[in-house]
Amino acid sequence: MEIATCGIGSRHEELVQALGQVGIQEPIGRLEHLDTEARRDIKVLFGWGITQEVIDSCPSLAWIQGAGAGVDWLLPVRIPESVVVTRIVDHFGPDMGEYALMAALAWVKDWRRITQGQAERQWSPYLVRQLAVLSVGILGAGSIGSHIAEMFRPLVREVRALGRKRPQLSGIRGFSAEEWETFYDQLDVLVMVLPHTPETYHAVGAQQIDRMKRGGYLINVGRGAVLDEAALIAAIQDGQLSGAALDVVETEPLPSDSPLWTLPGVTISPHISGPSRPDGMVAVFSENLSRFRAGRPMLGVVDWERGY
Ligand code: OXD
Repeated sequence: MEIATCGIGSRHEELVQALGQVGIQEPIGRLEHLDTEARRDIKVLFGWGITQEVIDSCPSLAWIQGAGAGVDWLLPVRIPESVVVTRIVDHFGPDMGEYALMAALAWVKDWRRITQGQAERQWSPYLVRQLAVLSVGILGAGSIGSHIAEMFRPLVREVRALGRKRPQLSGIRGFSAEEWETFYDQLDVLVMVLPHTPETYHAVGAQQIDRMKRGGYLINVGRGAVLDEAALIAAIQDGQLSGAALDVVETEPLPSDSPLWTLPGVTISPHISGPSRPDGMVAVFSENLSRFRAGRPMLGVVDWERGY
Protein backbone atom coordinates (compact mmCIF):
# COMPACT_ATOMS: atom_id res chain seq x y z
CA MET A 1 0.00 0.00 0.00
CA GLU A 2 1.42 3.38 -1.05
CA ILE A 3 -1.19 5.86 0.18
CA ALA A 4 -2.33 6.55 3.74
CA THR A 5 -4.31 9.17 5.61
CA CYS A 6 -3.02 10.64 8.85
CA GLY A 7 -4.83 12.50 11.63
CA ILE A 8 -8.27 12.60 10.02
CA GLY A 9 -9.83 10.01 12.36
CA SER A 10 -13.28 8.81 11.39
CA ARG A 11 -13.24 10.98 8.26
CA HIS A 12 -10.92 8.38 6.73
CA GLU A 13 -13.83 6.17 5.59
CA GLU A 14 -15.72 9.17 4.17
CA LEU A 15 -12.66 10.23 2.19
CA VAL A 16 -11.92 6.74 0.85
CA GLN A 17 -15.53 6.42 -0.26
CA ALA A 18 -15.53 9.82 -1.96
CA LEU A 19 -12.23 9.00 -3.70
CA GLY A 20 -13.76 5.69 -4.88
CA GLN A 21 -16.58 7.67 -6.47
CA VAL A 22 -14.09 9.62 -8.59
CA GLY A 23 -12.34 6.42 -9.68
CA ILE A 24 -9.53 6.10 -7.13
CA GLN A 25 -9.98 2.47 -6.07
CA GLU A 26 -6.55 1.56 -4.77
CA PRO A 27 -6.13 0.66 -1.09
CA ILE A 28 -5.69 3.65 1.21
CA GLY A 29 -4.41 2.90 4.70
CA ARG A 30 -4.85 4.75 7.94
CA LEU A 31 -1.36 5.55 9.16
CA GLU A 32 -2.35 5.15 12.79
CA HIS A 33 -3.22 1.49 12.01
CA LEU A 34 -0.07 0.64 10.03
CA ASP A 35 2.90 -1.17 11.59
CA THR A 36 6.54 -0.27 11.00
CA GLU A 37 6.81 -2.63 8.03
CA ALA A 38 3.72 -1.26 6.26
CA ARG A 39 4.81 2.34 6.82
CA ARG A 40 8.03 1.69 4.89
CA ASP A 41 6.03 1.50 1.61
CA ILE A 42 4.00 4.68 2.10
CA LYS A 43 4.73 7.25 -0.62
CA VAL A 44 1.75 9.56 -0.17
CA LEU A 45 0.26 10.94 3.05
CA PHE A 46 -2.98 12.91 3.22
CA GLY A 47 -4.06 14.70 6.38
CA TRP A 48 -3.06 16.79 9.35
CA GLY A 49 -0.76 16.73 12.32
CA ILE A 50 2.05 14.84 10.62
CA THR A 51 4.83 14.70 13.19
CA GLN A 52 8.56 14.07 12.98
CA GLU A 53 7.96 10.52 14.16
CA VAL A 54 5.56 9.96 11.25
CA ILE A 55 8.01 11.40 8.71
CA ASP A 56 10.86 9.29 10.10
CA SER A 57 8.74 6.14 9.94
CA CYS A 58 7.94 6.57 6.22
CA PRO A 59 11.31 6.45 4.38
CA SER A 60 9.64 6.13 0.92
CA LEU A 61 7.53 9.27 1.42
CA ALA A 62 7.44 11.50 -1.68
CA TRP A 63 4.35 13.69 -1.21
CA ILE A 64 2.26 15.10 1.65
CA GLN A 65 -1.17 16.52 0.80
CA GLY A 66 -2.28 18.68 3.73
CA ALA A 67 -6.01 18.50 4.42
CA GLY A 68 -6.41 22.24 4.88
CA ALA A 69 -5.27 25.62 3.64
CA GLY A 70 -2.63 26.09 6.33
CA VAL A 71 0.54 24.04 6.82
CA ASP A 72 1.87 25.83 9.90
CA TRP A 73 1.59 22.56 11.83
CA LEU A 74 4.43 21.27 9.61
CA LEU A 75 6.76 24.20 10.41
CA PRO A 76 8.49 22.42 13.35
CA VAL A 77 8.95 19.19 11.34
CA ARG A 78 12.10 18.43 9.33
CA ILE A 79 10.89 17.24 5.95
CA PRO A 80 13.35 15.78 3.42
CA GLU A 81 13.80 18.11 0.44
CA SER A 82 12.65 15.37 -1.91
CA VAL A 83 9.16 15.39 -0.33
CA VAL A 84 6.65 17.72 -2.02
CA VAL A 85 4.07 19.28 0.29
CA THR A 86 0.79 20.57 -1.10
CA ARG A 87 -2.14 22.26 0.61
CA ILE A 88 -5.82 22.57 -0.31
CA VAL A 89 -6.32 25.65 -2.46
CA ASP A 90 -9.32 27.42 -3.98
CA HIS A 91 -11.76 25.77 -1.60
CA PHE A 92 -12.20 27.87 1.54
CA GLY A 93 -13.12 31.31 0.17
CA PRO A 94 -16.93 30.92 0.14
CA ASP A 95 -17.17 29.50 3.67
CA MET A 96 -14.71 31.92 5.20
CA GLY A 97 -16.32 34.83 3.36
CA GLU A 98 -19.74 33.88 4.75
CA TYR A 99 -18.28 33.73 8.25
CA ALA A 100 -16.65 37.16 7.86
CA LEU A 101 -19.87 38.67 6.46
CA MET A 102 -21.90 37.14 9.27
CA ALA A 103 -19.51 38.56 11.87
CA ALA A 104 -19.50 42.02 10.26
CA LEU A 105 -23.30 42.11 9.99
CA ALA A 106 -23.80 40.78 13.52
CA TRP A 107 -21.54 43.59 14.71
CA VAL A 108 -23.17 46.42 12.75
CA LYS A 109 -26.70 45.40 13.73
CA ASP A 110 -25.62 44.32 17.24
CA TRP A 111 -27.15 40.86 16.97
CA ARG A 112 -26.04 40.07 20.50
CA ARG A 113 -28.26 42.89 21.80
CA ILE A 114 -31.18 41.61 19.71
CA THR A 115 -30.95 38.06 21.07
CA GLN A 116 -30.43 39.30 24.63
CA GLY A 117 -33.42 41.64 24.35
CA GLN A 118 -35.58 38.77 23.18
CA ALA A 119 -34.35 36.46 25.96
CA GLU A 120 -35.30 39.17 28.48
CA ARG A 121 -38.62 40.04 26.70
CA GLN A 122 -37.37 43.62 26.37
CA TRP A 123 -38.69 45.83 23.51
CA SER A 124 -35.93 48.47 23.48
CA PRO A 125 -35.27 50.03 20.05
CA TYR A 126 -31.77 51.38 19.27
CA LEU A 127 -29.99 52.93 16.29
CA VAL A 128 -28.26 50.20 14.28
CA ARG A 129 -25.11 50.85 12.24
CA GLN A 130 -24.95 50.40 8.46
CA LEU A 131 -22.47 48.17 6.63
CA ALA A 132 -22.82 50.15 3.38
CA VAL A 133 -20.90 53.15 4.76
CA LEU A 134 -17.94 51.22 6.10
CA SER A 135 -14.43 50.64 4.95
CA VAL A 136 -13.33 47.00 5.20
CA GLY A 137 -9.73 45.79 4.95
CA ILE A 138 -8.77 42.24 4.07
CA LEU A 139 -5.34 41.31 5.40
CA GLY A 140 -4.03 38.58 3.08
CA ALA A 141 -4.82 38.59 -0.62
CA GLY A 142 -4.32 34.97 -1.68
CA SER A 143 -7.22 32.97 -3.08
CA ILE A 144 -9.19 33.07 0.20
CA GLY A 145 -8.59 36.77 0.89
CA SER A 146 -9.42 37.75 -2.69
CA HIS A 147 -12.65 35.78 -2.53
CA ILE A 148 -13.64 37.43 0.74
CA ALA A 149 -12.80 40.88 -0.69
CA GLU A 150 -15.12 40.20 -3.61
CA MET A 151 -17.93 39.08 -1.33
CA PHE A 152 -17.71 42.36 0.61
CA ARG A 153 -17.27 44.61 -2.44
CA PRO A 154 -20.96 45.15 -3.37
CA LEU A 155 -21.98 45.67 0.26
CA VAL A 156 -19.62 48.28 1.65
CA ARG A 157 -18.27 51.72 0.84
CA GLU A 158 -14.73 50.54 0.23
CA VAL A 159 -12.76 47.30 0.29
CA ARG A 160 -9.00 47.35 0.76
CA ALA A 161 -6.73 44.32 0.42
CA LEU A 162 -3.15 43.98 1.58
CA GLY A 163 -0.82 41.37 0.09
CA ARG A 164 2.96 40.86 -0.05
CA LYS A 165 2.76 42.54 -3.46
CA ARG A 166 0.02 45.07 -4.18
CA PRO A 167 -3.08 43.01 -5.14
CA GLN A 168 -4.71 43.93 -8.45
CA LEU A 169 -8.39 43.17 -7.92
CA SER A 170 -11.08 45.05 -9.75
CA GLY A 171 -12.93 47.55 -7.56
CA ILE A 172 -10.67 46.87 -4.57
CA ARG A 173 -7.92 49.16 -3.26
CA GLY A 174 -4.75 47.10 -3.19
CA PHE A 175 -1.81 47.70 -0.82
CA SER A 176 1.60 46.06 -0.67
CA ALA A 177 3.15 45.01 2.64
CA GLU A 178 5.24 48.25 2.63
CA GLU A 179 2.04 50.32 2.39
CA TRP A 180 0.57 48.83 5.57
CA GLU A 181 0.10 52.19 7.33
CA THR A 182 -2.27 53.50 4.68
CA PHE A 183 -4.04 50.15 4.54
CA TYR A 184 -4.97 50.44 8.24
CA ASP A 185 -5.72 54.19 8.28
CA GLN A 186 -9.29 54.80 9.49
CA LEU A 187 -10.35 51.24 8.68
CA ASP A 188 -13.72 50.27 10.20
CA VAL A 189 -13.42 46.51 9.90
CA LEU A 190 -10.27 44.40 9.61
CA VAL A 191 -10.62 40.83 8.30
CA MET A 192 -7.48 38.79 8.97
CA VAL A 193 -6.81 35.88 6.61
CA LEU A 194 -3.05 35.50 6.96
CA PRO A 195 -1.30 32.15 7.41
CA HIS A 196 1.03 31.74 10.38
CA THR A 197 4.67 31.90 9.27
CA PRO A 198 7.74 33.24 11.12
CA GLU A 199 7.12 36.49 9.19
CA THR A 200 3.46 36.93 10.17
CA TYR A 201 3.76 36.16 13.91
CA HIS A 202 1.94 39.01 15.76
CA ALA A 203 1.73 41.00 12.51
CA VAL A 204 -1.36 42.72 13.93
CA GLY A 205 -0.65 44.53 17.18
CA ALA A 206 -1.10 47.93 18.79
CA GLN A 207 0.57 49.86 15.94
CA GLN A 208 -1.85 48.46 13.38
CA ILE A 209 -4.99 48.59 15.54
CA ASP A 210 -4.30 52.17 16.61
CA ARG A 211 -4.49 53.30 12.98
CA MET A 212 -8.00 51.92 12.57
CA LYS A 213 -11.07 54.06 13.13
CA ARG A 214 -11.88 54.34 16.84
CA GLY A 215 -14.57 51.84 17.77
CA GLY A 216 -13.73 49.55 14.80
CA TYR A 217 -14.06 45.79 14.63
CA LEU A 218 -11.63 42.93 13.99
CA ILE A 219 -12.39 39.50 12.49
CA ASN A 220 -9.73 36.77 12.50
CA VAL A 221 -10.31 33.71 10.31
CA GLY A 222 -6.62 33.11 9.46
CA ARG A 223 -4.38 32.07 12.32
CA GLY A 224 -4.44 33.09 15.97
CA ALA A 225 -0.69 33.63 16.20
CA VAL A 226 -0.88 36.47 13.66
CA LEU A 227 -2.76 38.59 16.21
CA ASP A 228 -1.13 39.96 19.34
CA GLU A 229 -3.93 39.04 21.74
CA ALA A 230 -2.63 41.25 24.54
CA ALA A 231 -2.82 44.23 22.15
CA LEU A 232 -6.35 43.24 21.13
CA ILE A 233 -7.48 43.04 24.75
CA ALA A 234 -5.93 46.44 25.55
CA ALA A 235 -7.57 47.99 22.46
CA ILE A 236 -11.01 46.68 23.44
CA GLN A 237 -10.64 47.79 27.05
CA ASP A 238 -9.65 51.24 25.85
CA GLY A 239 -12.49 51.50 23.28
CA GLN A 240 -10.16 51.70 20.27
CA LEU A 241 -11.91 48.53 19.07
CA SER A 242 -15.52 47.83 19.97
CA GLY A 243 -15.11 44.10 19.57
CA ALA A 244 -13.80 41.16 17.63
CA ALA A 245 -14.90 37.85 16.15
CA LEU A 246 -12.17 35.28 16.66
CA ASP A 247 -12.53 31.98 14.87
CA VAL A 248 -8.85 31.26 15.56
CA VAL A 249 -6.77 32.02 18.63
CA GLU A 250 -3.12 31.63 19.49
CA THR A 251 -3.72 28.62 21.77
CA GLU A 252 -6.41 26.26 20.53
CA PRO A 253 -8.62 25.18 22.18
CA LEU A 254 -8.81 28.57 23.93
CA PRO A 255 -7.89 27.91 27.60
CA SER A 256 -10.89 28.16 29.92
CA ASP A 257 -9.20 30.93 31.95
CA SER A 258 -8.54 33.16 28.92
CA PRO A 259 -9.94 36.69 29.40
CA LEU A 260 -11.10 36.57 25.76
CA TRP A 261 -14.05 34.34 26.69
CA THR A 262 -15.77 37.12 28.57
CA LEU A 263 -14.36 40.31 27.08
CA PRO A 264 -17.31 42.53 26.08
CA GLY A 265 -17.82 42.60 22.31
CA VAL A 266 -15.72 39.48 21.66
CA THR A 267 -17.22 36.43 19.96
CA ILE A 268 -15.25 33.20 20.02
CA SER A 269 -15.94 30.31 17.65
CA PRO A 270 -14.02 27.00 17.59
CA HIS A 271 -12.07 27.28 14.29
CA ILE A 272 -15.06 26.46 12.10
CA SER A 273 -15.02 29.19 9.47
CA GLY A 274 -13.20 27.15 6.81
CA PRO A 275 -14.27 23.52 6.95
CA SER A 276 -12.36 20.94 4.87
CA ARG A 277 -15.38 19.61 3.01
CA PRO A 278 -15.00 16.18 1.35
CA ASP A 279 -15.80 17.48 -2.16
CA GLY A 280 -13.02 20.08 -2.02
CA MET A 281 -10.48 17.70 -0.47
CA VAL A 282 -11.28 14.98 -3.00
CA ALA A 283 -11.14 17.35 -5.96
CA VAL A 284 -7.68 18.61 -5.02
CA PHE A 285 -6.33 15.25 -3.87
CA SER A 286 -7.48 13.31 -6.95
CA GLU A 287 -6.21 15.99 -9.33
CA ASN A 288 -2.87 16.11 -7.52
CA LEU A 289 -2.63 12.31 -7.45
CA SER A 290 -2.84 12.11 -11.22
CA ARG A 291 -0.34 14.97 -11.55
CA PHE A 292 1.98 13.25 -9.05
CA ARG A 293 1.83 9.99 -11.01
CA ALA A 294 2.42 11.79 -14.32
CA GLY A 295 5.25 13.89 -12.87
CA ARG A 296 3.35 17.11 -13.67
CA PRO A 297 3.36 20.27 -11.49
CA MET A 298 0.91 19.90 -8.62
CA LEU A 299 -1.70 22.30 -7.19
CA GLY A 300 -0.98 24.21 -3.99
CA VAL A 301 2.71 23.32 -3.67
CA VAL A 302 4.06 24.86 -0.46
CA ASP A 303 6.90 27.31 -0.86
CA TRP A 304 8.89 26.98 2.38
CA GLU A 305 10.63 30.31 1.74
CA ARG A 306 7.22 32.00 2.13
CA GLY A 307 6.07 29.48 4.73
CA TYR A 308 2.77 28.49 3.06
C1 OXD B 1 -7.00 25.16 7.41
C2 OXD B 1 -7.80 25.45 8.60
O1 OXD B 1 -5.79 25.33 7.43
O2 OXD B 1 -8.85 24.83 8.80
O3 OXD B 1 -7.61 24.78 6.42
O4 OXD B 1 -7.45 26.32 9.38
